[in-house]
Amino acid sequence: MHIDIITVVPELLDSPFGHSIMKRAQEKGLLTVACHNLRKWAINKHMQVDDYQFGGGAGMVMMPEPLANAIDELQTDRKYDQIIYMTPDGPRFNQQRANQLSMMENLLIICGHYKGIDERIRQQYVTMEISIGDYVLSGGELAAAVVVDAVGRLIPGVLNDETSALFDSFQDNLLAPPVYTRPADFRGSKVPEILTQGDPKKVEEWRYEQSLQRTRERRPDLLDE
Ligand code: 6GU
Repeated sequence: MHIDIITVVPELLDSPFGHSIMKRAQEKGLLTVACHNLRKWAINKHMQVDDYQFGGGAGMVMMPEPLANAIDELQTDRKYDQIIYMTPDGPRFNQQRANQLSMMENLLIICGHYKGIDERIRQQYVTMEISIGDYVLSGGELAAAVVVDAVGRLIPGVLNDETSALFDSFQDNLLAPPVYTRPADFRGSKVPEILTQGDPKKVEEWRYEQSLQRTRERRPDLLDE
């Protein structure tokens, strides 16, 4: 999978993909992420990419020309499956959307800043909008990093048995069960016996029960879906 990201603060995306599973995905050649500074397509020598909003009101809006020129140029190299705009007023991101995006070949992600991007770019270019939750971030970059991480780890071959996504929280609309490692007795608090007795079938049943119970207690909304 290839992911292009358009941003006015590329520095914010320097680190998130350089470690752990995202790093391995790129080393294995399963994922490439390229960040593009929108100022490269600025309309004048002041590197301007934003302007006051028509109708008045506080806050700048990202201008249509730099974005359109950036997208047009990037589109000469590849055909995008989705052009995604990161915005708090988009539909909320979830595991199902991550699964869906993990099957795509080429994604373009636009990070908004200030008051957002000119509406005409949303109408003419954007094919999918994503919010990562009901709170406002100063820009779309951290949200884009969240999406790239959630999607990237699902690309076939990125995870091995040890990190398998099959048992992740949300993969079947259930939260993950509790997990334990050594020591079996930590300051008097013991690991549930089922897990140390070595009966895989019983362990599986226990984990499923725990998942159900956790989901009922913490996220009953998931069970309604
Ligand atoms: Cl995608 N962008 C911004 N700026 N804030 C957010 C968000 C995105 N998702 C939740 N809050």
